[in-house]
Amino acid sequence: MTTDEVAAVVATCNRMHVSVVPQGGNTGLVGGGVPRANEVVLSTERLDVIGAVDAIGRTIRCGAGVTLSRLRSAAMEDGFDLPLDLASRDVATVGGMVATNAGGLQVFRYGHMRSQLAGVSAVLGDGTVVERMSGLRKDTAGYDLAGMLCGSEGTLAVVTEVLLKLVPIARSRLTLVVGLSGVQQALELVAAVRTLTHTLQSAEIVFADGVRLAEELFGTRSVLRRPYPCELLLELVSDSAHDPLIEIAGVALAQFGVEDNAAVSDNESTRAEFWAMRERHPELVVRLGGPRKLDVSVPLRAVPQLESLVRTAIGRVPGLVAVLYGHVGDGSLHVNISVADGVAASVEDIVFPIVAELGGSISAEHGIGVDKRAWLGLIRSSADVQMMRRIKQAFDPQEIMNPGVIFSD
Ligand code: 2HG
Ligand code: ZN
Repeated sequence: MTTDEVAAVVATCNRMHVSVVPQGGNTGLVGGGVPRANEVVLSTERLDVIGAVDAIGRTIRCGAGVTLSRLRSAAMEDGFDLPLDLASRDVATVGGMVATNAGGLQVFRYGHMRSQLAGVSAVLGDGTVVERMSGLRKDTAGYDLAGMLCGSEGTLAVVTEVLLKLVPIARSRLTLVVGLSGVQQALELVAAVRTLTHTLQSAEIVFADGVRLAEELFGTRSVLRRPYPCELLLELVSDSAHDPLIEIAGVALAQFGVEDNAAVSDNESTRAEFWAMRERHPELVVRLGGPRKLDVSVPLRAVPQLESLVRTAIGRVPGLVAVLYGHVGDGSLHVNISVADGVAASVEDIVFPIVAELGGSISAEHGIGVDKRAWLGLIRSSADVQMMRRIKQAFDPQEIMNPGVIFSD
């Protein structure tokens, strides 16, 4: 399948006023890739060609339908890796990850997908093909097309090919889990490690209630010897085999007097066990039943307040169980809530006003999709939403691209 074939399909749909729902790996969590009313679903699955690694420019080009895992394996054959990783790596496609400006587990060090995008090829709503594939590091000639399409959730164009930045493959890695008194201490430890090294790549948090549930529901055991209010997972990664990662971690832990609360892995065989507790967390509310998944961010200093306000507000409503976890180093927490049968509470109406009040976002990384569009006005002014609607008009004059996503009808 080629970009031109996608263009022919979209142009035909445009002519016939038939809407198009682009679909990648279908791992989205906000309904952005789900058809709702007689749309054509345009799967990018067959846009699956991977180009050669450009070792000098440090980029790789590929079709939108390539999965993250496949692309990473291809890059690794030439000694490189993608600076982006997430748990759905085997199914999520890079086109979908561009469309949603995917985040994941390494945003702390490298940023979201938007920061990794060196070029894009896409089909606009009227079938026009646009391409910016030069991969120039410096290019300020006009609007940033790739940046605009990134995070547009299929409402402006179908992404057909991408050019992504690469980083050297990891030569040493240290994964630590540290038991701490709470979010405040976790943020302080992250800040301390960050001043000691640029190798800190992930800073992920789970809390005692989630750890207990993971043990009960899945038999997933903490790598720590005893329970703590929260567990912070830190991963330091270097492209040199000689970086003194263990010494750096030791200095930071000693500063906080928490060296006895930590478990350390420096090899691939125990690393999976260290990540398991964090990686099983998204499944907890699914197992509990009635899962609702919110994904919010606030300024770093406000994360402790976010945690306590959300817990208190959810705790007041009988039948709701909240499981919080996530990318604490980015100020982004996943607020997963199990809603018991028959409970009519709107979890968005409980959580989102708290987030807005703290100056945060109702979507840190999963997008607005259909599920959160009703609350967009909490964090975007009407002038802002109007501007976005005018951009949509310019890219997609007939409004056939993913209607009902981001904006309320
Ligand atoms: C993660 O960080 C993903 O694990 C999924 O963003 C979060 O399922 C979720 O709520
Ligand atoms: Zn996440």
